[in-house]
Amino acid sequence: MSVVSITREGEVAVVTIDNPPVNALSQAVRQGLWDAVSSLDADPQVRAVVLVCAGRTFIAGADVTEFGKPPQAPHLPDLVDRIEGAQKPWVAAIHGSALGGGFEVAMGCRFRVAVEGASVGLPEVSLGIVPGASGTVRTPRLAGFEAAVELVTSGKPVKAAKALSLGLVDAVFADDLQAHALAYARDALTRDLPPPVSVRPVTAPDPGFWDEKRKAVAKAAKGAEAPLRALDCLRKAAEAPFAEALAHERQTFLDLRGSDQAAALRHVFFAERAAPRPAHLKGVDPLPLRSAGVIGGGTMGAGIAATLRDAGIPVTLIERDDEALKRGMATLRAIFEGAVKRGKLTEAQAQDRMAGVTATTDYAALSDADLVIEAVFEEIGVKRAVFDQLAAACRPDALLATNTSYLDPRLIAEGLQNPERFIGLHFFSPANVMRLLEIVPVPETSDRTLATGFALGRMLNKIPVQSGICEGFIGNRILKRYRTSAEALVRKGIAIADIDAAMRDYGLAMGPFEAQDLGGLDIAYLQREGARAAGQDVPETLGDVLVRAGRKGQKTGGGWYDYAPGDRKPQPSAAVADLLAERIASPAAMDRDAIARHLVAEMAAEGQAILDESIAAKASDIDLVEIHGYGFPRWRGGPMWATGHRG
Ligand code: 3H9
Repeated sequence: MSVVSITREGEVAVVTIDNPPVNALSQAVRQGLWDAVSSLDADPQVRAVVLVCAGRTFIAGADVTEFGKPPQAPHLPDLVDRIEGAQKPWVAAIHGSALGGGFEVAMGCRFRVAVEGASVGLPEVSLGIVPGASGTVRTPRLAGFEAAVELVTSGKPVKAAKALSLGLVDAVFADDLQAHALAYARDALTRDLPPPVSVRPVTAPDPGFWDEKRKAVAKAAKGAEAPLRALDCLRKAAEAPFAEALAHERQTFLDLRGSDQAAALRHVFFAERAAPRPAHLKGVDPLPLRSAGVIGGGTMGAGIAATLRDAGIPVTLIERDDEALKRGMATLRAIFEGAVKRGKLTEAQAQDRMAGVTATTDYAALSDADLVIEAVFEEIGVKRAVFDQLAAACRPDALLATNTSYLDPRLIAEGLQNPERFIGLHFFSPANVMRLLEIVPVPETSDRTLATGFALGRMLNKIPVQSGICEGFIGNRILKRYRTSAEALVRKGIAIADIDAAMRDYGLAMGPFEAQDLGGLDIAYLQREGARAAGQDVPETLGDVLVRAGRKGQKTGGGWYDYAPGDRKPQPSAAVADLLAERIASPAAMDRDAIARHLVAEMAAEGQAILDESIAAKASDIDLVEIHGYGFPRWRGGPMWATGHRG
């Protein structure tokens, strides 16, 4: 079967692209569309053309798998021009997503119609490139520069209704897209056609507009190159004729396609798509997940309950007494109310989220739950007692999960009946926002349980990564190495503020010390103290010295830095210098770039040890952990990719 086929509905031809999974514009699709224009132009019976896609979506863009190879004709910009120049008007009928090159093809058509629920967008910047087939030049001709800048530099798609209001599509239908598109095409033939998009005028904004946008885009890009280059292309589209702006865009696209940032972002793109479906679980059916319990309504438990509700799963929240339960429900409500304030949820949706939560202190309410996630205090005795109660209350096949971040899940599972249904599910705070989910099987965990953990990750729109058992699993183990290495630099006399600045320059939102001040130094301190009490040899850290002096971070008015009351701006601290004076060498200088390279190399070295011990299956999993759990800059590809550990 050809990937592009033509059928006839009277005087309207229907061109169908069928190139699973997402109708990407492979060479065969481009050629098929090219030939379709020729044959339909030559067919006197045909007066208009409707372009549709089979399967789950309209064209999702250029074929990303072709990006590493030399471009092959017909090239996409030529194809878009050819569709626009066709003698019969083309109508793009969009369902699912019209993204990147897919939306560019749609803009080459004389009309764009969409079904409700569809979205359109130009996500190229998230792959480290700019639109390469007129996206930056045609979009402002349809929607103006304000909307075009937002669409192109953020890479975020917009839903059909918004696209209609912006002028990106001409009509939106509730259902039966193809029939409506055919009717739309027939009706269009009775009227004067609008001009092709490329010849529509643009209204150039004044230069102040570009200065303002440049500042905003640079801030949001945090070191990524493509959004700023995309902005330059848009400016060119405002100030130069169509052909000149198009040539500039094409050149920028080709330059960036071969860049390190684009290669890193492609690596992340494919790693993210591979992670939720690990090869070793192929063919293993997950168990159904229709209802869940969460034990513990603290920050973590409430966040987990929220993410489950966001996925439509009914939740039973259990706490040890009514007071704690009340607090837990209040935390949960605050999460949804915050989402309403930020415009992420409507009031009605927030109410529906809360209506799906049963709050109780009675474990018997879990008798029919498919899954229960424990998120109580990190104390082995407390956790074991929870699992004893769960074993008595739940169905013998209910999945039982612990959200522990530091304890050994094997010890938590000890003595549990049917341990094959036990698993570690390590969420990251805030659990309803952070996408990383570490999945930690114990030796008894069955493949079915493991597959269900991954299925849960997919339902919750998380990035699930399997981790073996070691202290801190993948993420917190690397975090520990990173912090230890950063402290080692401080001991050598490198200024704390220089280390933080180096990591910010590298692309992290915060450096290691300011991040500790924000989160609190005491959590890791208590863990170290616990290990020391258990007889482990844990050397004193500089953080220990600060905590013992009462400096636990922002919440105590100071940690690695001082903070003026009510101000979160870190100020270098004379008190810290005094406290640590004996332990640190005289001031030394190190280039910021060298600091960042050193610390990332340390993270990668720990990652390599994690691979050697088979704690992680592949380097790309470690990159995903760092990007989605710890804010490592996506455009660097993760610490493994950035240091040449590929695979
Ligand atoms: C571009 O268009 C440049 C142009 O401006 C200029 C060119 C000259 N290519 O995400 P899913 C695969 S740049 C190849 O799980 P969903 C994906 O790897 C492109 N393959 O599905 C996976 O494979 P597998 C701009 C692709 O339903 C499978 O499809 N476009 C591509 O959750 C399913 O993917 C984008 O950046 C591709 N373009 O979401 C859009 N896209 O099954 C990227 C996907 O073997 N795509 N695959 O693991 C998406 O955002 C989502 O795939 C989409 C569907 C929303 C469409």
